[in-house]
Amino acid sequence: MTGRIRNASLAAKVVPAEAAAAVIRPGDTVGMSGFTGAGHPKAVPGLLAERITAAHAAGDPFRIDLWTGASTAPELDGALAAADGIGLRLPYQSDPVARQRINAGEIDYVDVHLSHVAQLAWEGFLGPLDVAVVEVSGITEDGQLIPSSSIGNNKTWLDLADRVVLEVNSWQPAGLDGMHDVYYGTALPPNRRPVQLTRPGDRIGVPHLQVDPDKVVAVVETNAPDRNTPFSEPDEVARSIAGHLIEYLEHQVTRGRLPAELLPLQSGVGNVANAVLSGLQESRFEQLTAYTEVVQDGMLDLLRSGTLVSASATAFSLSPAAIAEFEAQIDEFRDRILLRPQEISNHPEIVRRLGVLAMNGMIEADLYGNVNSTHLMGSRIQNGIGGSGDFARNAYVSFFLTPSTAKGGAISAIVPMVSHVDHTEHDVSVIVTEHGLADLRGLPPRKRAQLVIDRCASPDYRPLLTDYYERAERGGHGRHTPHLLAEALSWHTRYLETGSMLPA
Ligand code: 0RQ
Repeated sequence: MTGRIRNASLAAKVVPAEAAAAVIRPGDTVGMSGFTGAGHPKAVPGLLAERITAAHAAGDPFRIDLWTGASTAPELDGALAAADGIGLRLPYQSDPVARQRINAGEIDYVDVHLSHVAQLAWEGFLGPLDVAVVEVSGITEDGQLIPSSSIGNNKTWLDLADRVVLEVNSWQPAGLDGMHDVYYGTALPPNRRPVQLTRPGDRIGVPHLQVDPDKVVAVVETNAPDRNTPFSEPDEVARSIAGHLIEYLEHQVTRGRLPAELLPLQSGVGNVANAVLSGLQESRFEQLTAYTEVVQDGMLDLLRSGTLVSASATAFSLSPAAIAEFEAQIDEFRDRILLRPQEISNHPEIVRRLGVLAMNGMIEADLYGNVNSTHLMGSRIQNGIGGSGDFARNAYVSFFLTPSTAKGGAISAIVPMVSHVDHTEHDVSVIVTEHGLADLRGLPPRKRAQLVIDRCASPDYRPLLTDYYERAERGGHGRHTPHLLAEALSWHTRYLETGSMLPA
């Protein structure tokens, strides 16, 4: 028994990881912890992948349906996908091996809003959950679970699963204890009550997860890091996007449309999000708050400098350098960072009440403001909708950010018609590229189109977009949302046929 497992009866269930992996049977539905590379189980998935590979070699079918919080890591999604061990996957993933199998039609992928997953599971729409495999950072004397670097759907998996495997990871800082706020007040309609959270830093739950000890079939001790992707400095394009966004926020404050300390921020992860957070660091904004999914390096920097007062999220997503600094200062962060279950971190009721400023990346937008966040050329999924819909649909202002082109200019991110719709024109407030920003709020479709072309499109594509729009206005079926349907997706087919959206 290590210092991390302080409950005697659960300590008695410690087994080698191989024995824990053996708990999972072919055809099981398994709910694993993990959100943006943080807090996923480190030992069982890889050993399960080995069992699956051995079963396949012996001619025995072995696949599981896999539910998580969001994306995990190569040793979970990657290993199980490589072993052809996943039948169905939900709700969000970003692993290249799994993506390849999904797009080959070998894994069924159910791409749902992250805030919806727990209720879908509780309502029974997803079917029964056989096993939960959940990483925790410790177990208290009375058998409560100290969560790890993400919470995601762990509460739901622990409550719903027939059998529970716990991985106690001593790599996770012991000082995480006290940084979590687990809300046990959710219920299904008609018994739902308002979630009494009115400030991003409010505590409404308890610090630990509960589990029925009788369901715990195995406890495994691990000491392994999260995915911890190294931080990459924002490039010039990302810095320009961030610059437009921050200038706009400053302007909104000057006009009295936003308070000086803004409203709680939600930010995606990646290059552009990093640039926005770095830009805020250099801006004159103070006393900011965040109500978001993930605390990434840039957000930690903002907390450290005091620009950000507090952050609510469901997971960390830190680089190795940032995790070292985080650990060194964990006591100072404890009252300012709260990790919550994802149905609360992304809760539509709370996002609407707080007036969140949502800033998410996208694949493409069309002239009228419909946004595609998930699919390349209509059919190939990139990652998934993640939390972008939870936030965008309910935000005070919903920003979508992208470079104006992809693939070295061969693709325009501003197109006549998006090849897949995740966020409709009704849920998109502002589109930002390195060329500028289009505030679509209150504008009718034809004014939107002109603004998106003028402000956001790459100069290489502006004449083509203008030409399409003007011909649609003259010759389309109607002038409310002018389109030439037979031509609307021709940019995508041209790219698929010639390798560029630009005509030869
Ligand atoms: O493909 O790697 O083969 O070159 O798409 O593009 O530029 O690396 O994208 O990392 O900024 O992510 C929308 C995917 C953007 C992300 C998306 C190609 C491009 C490249 C990836 P290659 P980038 P980013 C909170 C909210 C949904 C989830 C979400 C995402 C690949 O932001 O997953 O918002 N969002 N969660 O070449 C064809 C286009 C393209 C294109 C890019 N228009 N057409 N291909 N690509 N644009 C999440 C959290 O808080 C965790």
